[in-house]
Amino acid sequence: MKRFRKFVTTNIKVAKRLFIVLFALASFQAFCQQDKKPNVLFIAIDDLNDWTGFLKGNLQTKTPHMDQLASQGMLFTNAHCAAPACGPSRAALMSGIRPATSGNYVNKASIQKNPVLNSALLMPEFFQQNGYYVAGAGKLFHGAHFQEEIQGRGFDEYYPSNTQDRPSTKYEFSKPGFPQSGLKIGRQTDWGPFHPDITVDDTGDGKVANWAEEKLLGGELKEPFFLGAGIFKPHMPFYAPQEYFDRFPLDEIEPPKGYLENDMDDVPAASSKQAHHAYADRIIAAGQWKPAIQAYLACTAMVDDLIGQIVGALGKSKYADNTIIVLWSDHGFQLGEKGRWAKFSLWERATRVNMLWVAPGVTTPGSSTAQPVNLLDIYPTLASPLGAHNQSGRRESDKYPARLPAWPCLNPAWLRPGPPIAY
Ligand SMILES: [Ca+2]
Repeated sequence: MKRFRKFVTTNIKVAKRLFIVLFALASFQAFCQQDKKPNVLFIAIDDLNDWTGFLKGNLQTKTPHMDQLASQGMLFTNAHCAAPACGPSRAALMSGIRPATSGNYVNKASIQKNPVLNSALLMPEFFQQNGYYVAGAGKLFHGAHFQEEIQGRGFDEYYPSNTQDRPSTKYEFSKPGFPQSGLKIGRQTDWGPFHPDITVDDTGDGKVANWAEEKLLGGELKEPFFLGAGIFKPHMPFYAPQEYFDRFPLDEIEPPKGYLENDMDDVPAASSKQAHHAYADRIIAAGQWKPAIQAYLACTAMVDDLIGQIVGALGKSKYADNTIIVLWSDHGFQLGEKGRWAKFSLWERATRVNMLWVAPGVTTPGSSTAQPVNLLDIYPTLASPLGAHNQSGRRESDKYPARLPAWPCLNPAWLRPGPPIAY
């Protein structure tokens, strides 16, 4: 009887698992075969580390809109950038080509003068060639790459223009004056509240969110569309309206989770020297550590409101049921951990990123996986349901056949515990 019960229980488990896999595959097929191609809402956030509610990198953070979005789809809790800097991370994501192949590792490295990257079919071009209307605003590529090299390549429309990715804003640096922190470290390494008469709508990010909202609610987007909205904060300088600072009282601010003053003591001297970043020492010594953390949290909360605005507009629009949302940040950011400030390191806080997918009828609300993924996976994943592949991505996957799961949300490997997919 016991054996019979075990037999039945085991088979029910197998049947359940099989059902889940078959259901997912059927959804995927239906998704691919539907006459109406899905739209894509592609949301990029600059320098946002794992200090989001759903990644739990800092429990003081307040990101209710992104948390809500995460609960609606599939969350990747172990997602990483291809390189911990804006330029190479975004160049890799938008081309599907890893830095090890292109040689593009630093912000100053050109896309146009790089024969591998320049001959790649960039993601906006891919969608354009597949009959999509491609619109973008804000920081999707690294600024200099977009303004001097990409210049709208692959886009049918760009706000504010093909040679300017972020809307100009006289407030970003001019008010209330530099430096607010009292530290003259670098033009961008500053933090503090905006002048009281400056609202989020006055900022570049506010303008990008308003543009995306109008596009979505206007209902006149030609379908299928790829709509990219690039949010610049919480990139330095950490400026935001006072109301966001008020959400994080200074006396309640805590050092980053897991911070150890002697964290580098067990690291070989050469590595320790290389990893060291003088900004952190100066900020901490000047008593500005907590105000800087408060400001990063304030900027992140402002970004969260803007994400809520954009995603909320999609939800109210006629496109809601046929639009894939992918939200990502380009790399992480250290705020004193291991004696470092900013990015440009290979510690986890600088490489771990936010990656969320919501695909109606495909992703399961509230699902998540700790399987490792890379921002490089976004392009082939988006391309896959269209029945076509990124030329450059194909070249890469020929070389590394197991690297690119065609559709991470649905590949059976993602649905059950098991060894990580080989990279
Ligand atoms: Ca960045």
